[in-house]
Amino acid sequence: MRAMIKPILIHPDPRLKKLCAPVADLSDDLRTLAEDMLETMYDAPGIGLAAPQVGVLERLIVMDCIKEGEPEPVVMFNPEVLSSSEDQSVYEEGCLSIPEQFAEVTRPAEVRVGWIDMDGNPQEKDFDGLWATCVQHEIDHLNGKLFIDYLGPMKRQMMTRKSQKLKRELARG
Ligand code: K1U
Ligand code: ZN
Repeated sequence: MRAMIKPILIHPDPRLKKLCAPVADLSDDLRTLAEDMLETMYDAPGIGLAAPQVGVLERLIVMDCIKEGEPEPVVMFNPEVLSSSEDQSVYEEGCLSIPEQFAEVTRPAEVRVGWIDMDGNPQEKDFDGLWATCVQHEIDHLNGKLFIDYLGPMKRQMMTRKSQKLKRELARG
């Protein structure tokens, strides 16, 4: 069956603040959700997407940080940061749940991540550059954390108000 594009939740939404549950059994429904999330991410367009952004409170993320050439889709169930570099990197992040707004966030420049792949096999890999930023941003979503939570209260409130306004406008159509 063809993958489906899902609606992406816009901040503020209580589902974006929840701690997501680990995936216990890798069912065909979860594999289908992963395919739908990839389709939704490419359509947006974005470089990552986490299950709570489509209203599913389970530990699943998808990513593809390749800007040109062959796509490199990655699906991670129960992703975990195993270790982080002392080295930090600053990147101007965006979020599909906070459209049209960007802010600099500082995070570890390199991370080692463990996860379960689509076939149910455990994987471990080191990420750097945009992949490292993106995987940390997506894992944060699974813990109910948004990139604006790294900012000061004034900036966070301003971005939340803008997002709330946009959300109302989108709802009115
Ligand atoms: O999780 C998300 O909301 C997706 C988000 C991921 C992300 C972006 C930047 C830094 C860290 C994590 C996005 O994909 S926002 C859109 C975006 O960055 C983009 C869109 C089109 C082309 C390139 C980038
Ligand atoms: Zn995001």
